[in-house]
Amino acid sequence: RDIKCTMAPESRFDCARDRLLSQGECEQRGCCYVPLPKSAGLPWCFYPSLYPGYKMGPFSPTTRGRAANLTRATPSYLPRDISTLHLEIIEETAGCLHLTVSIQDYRYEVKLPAGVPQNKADPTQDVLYTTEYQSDPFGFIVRRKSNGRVIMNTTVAPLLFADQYLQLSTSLASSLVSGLGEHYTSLLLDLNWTSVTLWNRDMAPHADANLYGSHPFYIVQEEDGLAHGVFLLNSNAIEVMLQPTPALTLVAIGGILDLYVFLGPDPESVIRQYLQVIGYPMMPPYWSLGFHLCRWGYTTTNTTRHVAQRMHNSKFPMDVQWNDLDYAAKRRVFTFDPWRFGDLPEMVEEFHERGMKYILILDPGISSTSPPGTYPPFDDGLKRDVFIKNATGHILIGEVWPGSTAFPDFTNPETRHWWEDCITDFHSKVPVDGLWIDMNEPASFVQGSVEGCPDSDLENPPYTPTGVVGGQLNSGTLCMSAQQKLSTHYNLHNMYGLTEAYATHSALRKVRGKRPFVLSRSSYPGIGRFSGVWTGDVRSDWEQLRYSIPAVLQFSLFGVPLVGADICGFGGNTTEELCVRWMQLGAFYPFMRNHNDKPNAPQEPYVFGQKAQAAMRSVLNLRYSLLPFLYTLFHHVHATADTVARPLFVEFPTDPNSQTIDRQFLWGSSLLISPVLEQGAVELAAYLPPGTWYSLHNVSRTDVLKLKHLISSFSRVFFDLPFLVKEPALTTIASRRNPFFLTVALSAGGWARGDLFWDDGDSLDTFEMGNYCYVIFIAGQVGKRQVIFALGKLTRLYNDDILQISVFVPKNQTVLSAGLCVCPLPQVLTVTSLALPMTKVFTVQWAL
Ligand code: MIG
Repeated sequence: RDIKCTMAPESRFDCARDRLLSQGECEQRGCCYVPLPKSAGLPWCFYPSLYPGYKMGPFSPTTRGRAANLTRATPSYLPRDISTLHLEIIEETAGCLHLTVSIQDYRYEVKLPAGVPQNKADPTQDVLYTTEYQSDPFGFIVRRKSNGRVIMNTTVAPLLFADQYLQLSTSLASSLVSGLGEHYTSLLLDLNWTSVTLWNRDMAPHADANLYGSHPFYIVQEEDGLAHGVFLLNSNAIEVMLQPTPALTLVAIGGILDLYVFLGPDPESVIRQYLQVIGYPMMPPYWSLGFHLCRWGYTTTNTTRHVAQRMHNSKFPMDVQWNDLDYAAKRRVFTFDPWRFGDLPEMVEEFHERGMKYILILDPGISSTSPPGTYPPFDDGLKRDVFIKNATGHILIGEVWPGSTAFPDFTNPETRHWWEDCITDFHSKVPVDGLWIDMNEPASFVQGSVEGCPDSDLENPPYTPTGVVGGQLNSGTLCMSAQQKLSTHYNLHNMYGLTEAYATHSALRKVRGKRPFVLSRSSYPGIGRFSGVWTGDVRSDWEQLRYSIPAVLQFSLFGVPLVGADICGFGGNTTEELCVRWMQLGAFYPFMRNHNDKPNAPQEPYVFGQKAQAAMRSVLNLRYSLLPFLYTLFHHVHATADTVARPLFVEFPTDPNSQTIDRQFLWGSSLLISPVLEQGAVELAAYLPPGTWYSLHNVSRTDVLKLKHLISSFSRVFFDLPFLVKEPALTTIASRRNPFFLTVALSAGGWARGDLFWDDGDSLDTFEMGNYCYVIFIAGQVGKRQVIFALGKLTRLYNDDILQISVFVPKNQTVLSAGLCVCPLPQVLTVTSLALPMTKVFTVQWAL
């Protein structure tokens, strides 16, 4: 056969991904072998064009779309190759194309928990894509209809589909690719012959490692501000090879190819279309947006009390005190140590009386070695058959903090009931307000199980993604052959944290009757419906501070808005300067928690010098004053799948400078956060995207934002839209009682728009049941008058008045109306001593 091996080096697709091949072996596969002298990452053995593969039959209609068979005459080089495949094409909505490649018989495929409400296609809307097919060898091309741009082209390399190796390559419309987490990386992925592995793993964040979560979703910024996204709904171990063509290759070692293509056309729409498939995020309780304080090593209730007391005495706003494993008797979950934490219930009550909340850690591993009759979670779990089994049908025993442990199988409904019972029982003694689910990759200190794992194709598949830390799938976790209700652990591993988050969320919802708060370490698409996520065991150093921004922003793309890194760093000792900077950045993580590892020097705000404390206090006050704004953003995420922590490219897609920035980010569309990320820096070069921006820094004399304490090199905040702030207080309960201050930042043309979602902050489903108020503020020039007015859903309002309005004006205006004063700063007008009840629409106006 005459094969063509002349493609440009960057257009080669690796034919020896599964293992290293000699020239002879390569050519036996019918591939090209062309060594290159300086070829870092470049494949020497690659597919020729039109490499023989599947042949596509004619389309026939199905209930959801249309389908065709894919057949191959000779098997591929992979073990247990599958020669007949079933392709189905479904036009889900105008912006979402769905393609599946599976087989006729049963084969494991992902089911997201608790069903996601599916978006119905609107037939009146014109689809944004066109598709074309190459029938032999099979491949497809997806184009953007409006401009013909190729979004996916899988004819660039063969489709492979064997029992444990599925591979699909596609060209990319640009080199600006983000997503495919969870990894320690910048927001834009490196396409220079790299690969990323998606396999949930207990692993402190560092480059090239597979971390705690798996999100097989990427978003591509196209030219001219458009964007699209691709989601591979598959829970097996996945590897994605990235090359500068630009192109990528998806490899999954099980399941089916279940692909969604989102056409946007803008980045925010891409994310929304993705969340229509995996589910919109939950609405967090208001208090959970306050400051959280934790560490491993608060060894007694009195130590814990003392910490909260010192925070209070030093006037640091704080809502939630946490305990790590220290509380548990012999580190067994659902118990508390009778000596060191004997009065844990009383302590929690004390926190509650002071308007604070309390959270503790809950690991999934259930100790299996307590004498029978002494540890109900295990005894009941045995009776109710809730634990994961090994290949021979016995309970799989691994090892975690309490020693030998069994692992609940959260894909089993009975396990969720048992889990709920455990939580109910514990909550009746210790009324926790939320749960922190750690170690849920799941992590184990022994490989596979205490007895090892049987030798099988699941434990040692023909191909293990090259990046898997430890080289084996069962490294640091359970045996792949372990049995769960839905399937093998091989198939379900990446969903362990998701299924636990679902069970925990449901249990808390029932037990507390209030909005649940769950924080999970491991994650998978859809977890934002149930839980927030933190970025694991980050080190206390400047590099990790800097990379926490792309880490947080990635979770925004993944539909997990409630996210943050351990402020001041978890591993190693922090320094005062680093901790100040980290608190200043962390005040703008959607989830704000300072957390520390056991052996390290303390890093609570009060341990530092007065100047550092002042800086931390003032940024905490700033966050607390901004919470109504942050809460409103969370409402928009919950209701319409916006983002909270927003990459610049999402908000300014047509601004070329915004495409690559990941040292700054936004809250919603209007608050630009430009933190200091370097040691010793006292100045900061920040990029300002198009628009009218005001620096909170320059207006430090307004009382509203309490900026006067900020040290000179504080993270700058800019905004261009009005928002409501609250006078801060030491807890959100207290600050919610303060009146509102409306801050309006006018554009060059004298207009602005902002809004407020407000409810009691803690009840279930307030939005769904209409128990909220929603106000839109609009400022504009009408004739020769500047007008600010409010309108919206004003029923069922709480007793919240607007006391003061501050208006940032782009140029000096002559103020004529009575009752208005010009503040000492030239650009700020402040209307004070108002008592505008938000139950009424109001208007404020003055002549220009
Ligand atoms: O193996 O519970 O990421 O936040 O403090 C360590 C102790 C177990 C890991 C979590 C960390 C937590 C720690 N846990």
